Amino acid sequence: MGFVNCEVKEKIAVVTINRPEALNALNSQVLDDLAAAFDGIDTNVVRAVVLTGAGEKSFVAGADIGEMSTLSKAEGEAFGKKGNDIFRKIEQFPVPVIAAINGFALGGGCEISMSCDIRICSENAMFGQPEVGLGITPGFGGTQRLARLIGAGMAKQLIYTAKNIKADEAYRIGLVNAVYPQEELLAAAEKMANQIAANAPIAVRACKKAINDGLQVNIDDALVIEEKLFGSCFESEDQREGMANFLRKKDDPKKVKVVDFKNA
Ligand code: CO8
Repeated sequence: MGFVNCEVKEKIAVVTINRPEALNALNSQVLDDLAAAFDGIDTNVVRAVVLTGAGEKSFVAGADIGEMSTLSKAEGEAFGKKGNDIFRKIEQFPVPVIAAINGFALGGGCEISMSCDIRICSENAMFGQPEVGLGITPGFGGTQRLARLIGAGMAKQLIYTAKNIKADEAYRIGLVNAVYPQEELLAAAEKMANQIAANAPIAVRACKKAINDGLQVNIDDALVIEEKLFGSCFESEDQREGMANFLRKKDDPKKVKVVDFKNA
């Protein structure tokens, strides 16, 4: 598919933004291809997704500056909405999405990584919101998600100064969960995706929904969201089998087995 490849490897999918000649910058076509790639993933089969960029230099170097340079006010708003809609699709994708950030994650690149559930990066990764240096605001969710992820004070510093930060600083401020040598990054992301995929998929999805939806409301309403999703797990085969397996193990340790959760 055009600028985005999607490879399914048993229970995980690896989605690669493939426009290395422009450091994987997001133009309208890349955004459309990205939406189509996520729409095409069968979440009855795939239980976790890895999102990365082609090449060894860049994850995504931002929205396409050439395409944006001539936009009118209305077109700017429409372009912002286009990006926001696809990033929201990723954020609300039923199964977890891990960003494997293999280089520059600037502007829209930092923003797309923040719409993923988990971020890990390579040692050469570089993060930043350089928009105010270009005369615009972060327009693909950066003003909102960065503050929610790392706190308003640090988000404001990064956005107002437009200064880029390296992988170790991104790790220190909690923007990424781990840093790997470039050549180990994708394997580490796939390993984590497979660890997620080995767990009960209905429960994993419910956790994602509980965390995401709960963060948008007050704690009382958030706990009700959790209770409902917790309760819904008791209608699943996975809950019955997962708990029965634990009880069998207690009876007789030799009866231990790896549960093959079935999405049911
Ligand atoms: N858009 C378009 N093309 C890009 C972009 C980009 N964001 N980034 C890199 N490229 C292209 C370059 O033009 C160059 O193309 P060519 O070979 O045809 O000249 C190619 O990629 C390689 O780039 P460089 O030669 O510049 O590579 P360097 O290693 O010298 O530098 C950098 C790498 C530092 C990443 C540099 O390319 C750079 O500064 N890029 C721009 C980074 C940036 O400012 N990103 C933020 C963009 S704004 C944004 O993302 C806003 C999101 C919200 C939009 C809301 C819409 C309303």
